[in-house]
Amino acid sequence: MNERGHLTKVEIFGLLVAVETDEHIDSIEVRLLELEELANTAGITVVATLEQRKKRFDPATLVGQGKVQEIVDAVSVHSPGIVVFDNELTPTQQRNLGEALKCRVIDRTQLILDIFAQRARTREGKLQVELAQMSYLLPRLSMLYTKFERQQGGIGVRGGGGETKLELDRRKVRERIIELQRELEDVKKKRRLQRKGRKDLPFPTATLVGYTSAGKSTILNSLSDAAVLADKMLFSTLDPTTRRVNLPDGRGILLTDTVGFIRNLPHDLVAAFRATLEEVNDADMLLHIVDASSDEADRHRDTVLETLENLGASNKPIITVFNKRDAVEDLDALDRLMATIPNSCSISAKTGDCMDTLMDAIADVLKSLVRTLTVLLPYERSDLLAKCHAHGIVHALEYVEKGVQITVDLPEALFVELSPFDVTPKEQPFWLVENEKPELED
Ligand SMILES: Nc1nc2c(ncn2[C@@H]2O[C@H](COP(=O)(O)OP(=O)(O)OP(=O)(O)O)[C@@H](O)[C@H]2O)c(=O)[nH]1
Ligand SMILES: [Mg+2]
Repeated sequence: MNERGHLTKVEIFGLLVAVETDEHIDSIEVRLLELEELANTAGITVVATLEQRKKRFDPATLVGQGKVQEIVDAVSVHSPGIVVFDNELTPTQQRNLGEALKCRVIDRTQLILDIFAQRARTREGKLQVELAQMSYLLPRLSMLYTKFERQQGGIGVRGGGGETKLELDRRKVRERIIELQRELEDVKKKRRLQRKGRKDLPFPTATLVGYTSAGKSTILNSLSDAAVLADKMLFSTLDPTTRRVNLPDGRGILLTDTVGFIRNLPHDLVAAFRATLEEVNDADMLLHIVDASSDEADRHRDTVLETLENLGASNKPIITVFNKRDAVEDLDALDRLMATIPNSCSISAKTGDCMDTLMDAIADVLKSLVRTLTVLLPYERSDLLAKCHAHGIVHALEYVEKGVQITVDLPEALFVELSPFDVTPKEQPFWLVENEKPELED
């Protein structure tokens, strides 16, 4: 066992391949570097990388025939246990390449799915990963059999006459997908209830979002007693964790850590992780964590903003938090960049440097979230008065005959609870305001 309690795996050697066409925005070097990090995270030691620049993909083998031969040669030299392609492979390409290389061939999507499968701890996480794996597997089932096996009848009792083994397996996988979707619906309902429970607490909610390894979990740990796993491997976090964080002025917020994003996040995975990602949609504000020390910080930021847009969460208040300040070489350039991004700050979660700027930024957003109300609380509702003091900012307080009249800034949940006692003077409609009365025609 290693320190994380995982069974230590036998070392697997891997060979990486990336093909660049005109449509790729990221350079091939950057893609290979990230693929290597993903491979390491999955427990693969990279022994060689190969690349090709090509106008169009070969429909049969992705790379051209010459390159296939080059990979065959590299396989015979390095004897890797696996060849990983950065580009998405069609089921046909994957089968043809597997046959040519006589080696297990996977693509980046499958690698990410494998990592997620290794990481999943909770029932929810496991269900989500299995759903993504099954959706990925369905169109690829035919690759698993030889032509002869594909024509063999199935053994299942429900396999109707003439149903081939492949058809039978496809049906089984489809059935499992439906079952998983049903189970995940239950999980979603529970999650909604949990969130509703949190909404009933008079705390605003914030969710940490960001590219994988940006430092989200480190931030949650440093602001609370969360003890969430944070390490340099990608996708350390799969399951959301929520903790209360106290601001210097004594107010609290609920901060949720979530799964990290990555460019070209496999579609099946995003679809499967809907339940988890709903945390993002439900938050009052988002803290977008960026690894400011990475050369790829701009790209990572774009990827996250794009993903948020796809999730329908891009119109929430966002604080952009440039993390890993301690490892940034050009702090002046970072300052210049921050000047162009509203609600941004830079911190080091590791050293604790400048964490107060993050707290200030959160307090600023909270100000925009709170709503001001004047309420008349009967004397017997001292519980509500106490809540106003604990979770709001009281501007005026007066003891009158029927109770305590206070004017207070409140978070959304308390605002709803106190609305029945609202005595805020309403603005008069303009036609009742003297001097602005419209001239009535005779
Ligand atoms: N130098 C430096 N390293 C940091 C800082 N914050 C986090 N790290 C390191 O960055 C790595 C990733 O941190 P995590 O907190 O796991 O990142 P994450 O965003 O939660 O990552 P995933 O859960 O994998 O998406 C760890 O090795 C941290 O120690 C920082 O302020 N400075
Ligand atoms: Mg994390």
